[in-house]
Amino acid sequence: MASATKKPATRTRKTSSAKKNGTAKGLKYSKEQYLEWYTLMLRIRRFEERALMSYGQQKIRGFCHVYIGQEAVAAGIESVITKDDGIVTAYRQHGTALGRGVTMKEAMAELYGKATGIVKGKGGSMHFFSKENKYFGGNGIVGAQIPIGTGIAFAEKYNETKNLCVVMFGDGASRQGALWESWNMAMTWKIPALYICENNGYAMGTSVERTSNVTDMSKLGASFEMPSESVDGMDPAAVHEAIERAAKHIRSGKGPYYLEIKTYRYKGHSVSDPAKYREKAEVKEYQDRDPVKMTEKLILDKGLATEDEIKAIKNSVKEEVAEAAKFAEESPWPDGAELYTDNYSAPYPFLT
Ligand SMILES: Cc1ncc(C[n+]2csc(CCOP(=O)(O)OP(=O)(O)O)c2C)c(N)n1
Ligand SMILES: [Mg+2]
Repeated sequence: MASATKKPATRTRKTSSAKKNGTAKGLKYSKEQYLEWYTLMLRIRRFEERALMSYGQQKIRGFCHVYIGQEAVAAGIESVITKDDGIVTAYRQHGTALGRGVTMKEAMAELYGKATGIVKGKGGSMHFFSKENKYFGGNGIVGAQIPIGTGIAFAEKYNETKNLCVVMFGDGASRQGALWESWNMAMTWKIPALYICENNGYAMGTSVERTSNVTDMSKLGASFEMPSESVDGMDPAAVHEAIERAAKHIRSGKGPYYLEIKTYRYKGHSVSDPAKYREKAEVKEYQDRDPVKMTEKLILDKGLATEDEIKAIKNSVKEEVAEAAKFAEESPWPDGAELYTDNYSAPYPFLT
C-alpha cells in the first residue's frame, strides 16, 4: 500500500436520527449532511475534471472511465454505510474510491502510474484497491465483481458480523450470467449483499433498450424474490434513503437487497468515446438535474450555508486537487523490481 497520508478511518456505524435535524427548514436531513454530500460530490467532480485534463496532456495513459454525473450515488451510499462494510465495483470507480476514503493524492498518483499510487502505480484507473478502507476495487472485467462481492458478503455472514458488502455494477453488467448465478446463491443463503445497478442508460455505445427486452431494471430481482427498488440517482438524499432501507433489511439477517439507481454519465464511456450515439438534448436533460449544482442550490436557497461558505468549500477542493496533481507529478515511477512483487508465482502453496 502507498505511504501517502491516509484519511483516518474514524467513521462509525451511523444512526439516522443523528442526520435528521434539518427538519426546521422543511428538509429531511441536517445542514451537515447536505454539506457532506456536496463536498464529496464536488471533490469527485473536480478530481476527474483534472484527471481528464492530465489525460489530454498525455500525463495519464491507458484507460480512463469517468464518473462525472454519477456522483450522487457514491455520496448517498457513503452517508449510510460504515467503514466496516465493504464495497466492490467496476472500472468507473474513482468516485467510489474517493468516497471510501482513498485520498486524492493516492488516487491521482495511481492514475499517473506512480509508486505512491494507491496500488503502487500498478493498477491505473480501473484497479484501485484499499484494504484499510474495505474497498475491493476497481474491476475491469464486466460483471466480475458480482461474484466477488457475493463472496465478500458471504464471508461477513460466515464470520457472524453485522457488516454488508455493497456490490455495484452497470446496466450492461447486469446481463452477465455471473449476476444470475450469484443472486441465486445469495438469496438461497441470505447473504448480506447490497446489489446496486448504476443504470446510466448505456453499456459503451449500447443503450439499455437495445440490450434486453427488460428495460425496467428494477424488475431483475423478481425472479429471485429479492427485494428491489428503483431510485433517483441524481439526488443524494434519495440514494441515502433507499440505502438506509436496504441496509436495515440486510443487517436484520433477511438477506440481499437490490437497488436500480437511475443515473447518467455526461461524458463518453471512456476518454476515447465521443458518445455520438446519443442526442445532446438527452445529456442536457440530466445536466439540468445535476447533483452538484442542485445540492448547491438547495444549500443556498434554504440558507444552510452562505455564498462565502460555498466559495470556501470550492477553494479548498480546488487546492486539494492541485496538491494531488503536484504530488502525482513529482512522485517517482515504480522501481523495476516491483514487477516481481504482488504477483502469484509458482510454487503455488495452495495447490500442494
Ligand atoms: C467480460 C467483458 N466483456 C466485455 C467487456 C468490454 N466492456 C467494457 S465496459 C463495457 C460496458 C459495460 O457497461 P455497464 O455495465 O453499463 O457499465 P458503465 O460503463 O455504463 O458504467 C463492455 C462491454 C469487458 N470489459 N469485459
Ligand atoms: Mg451503463
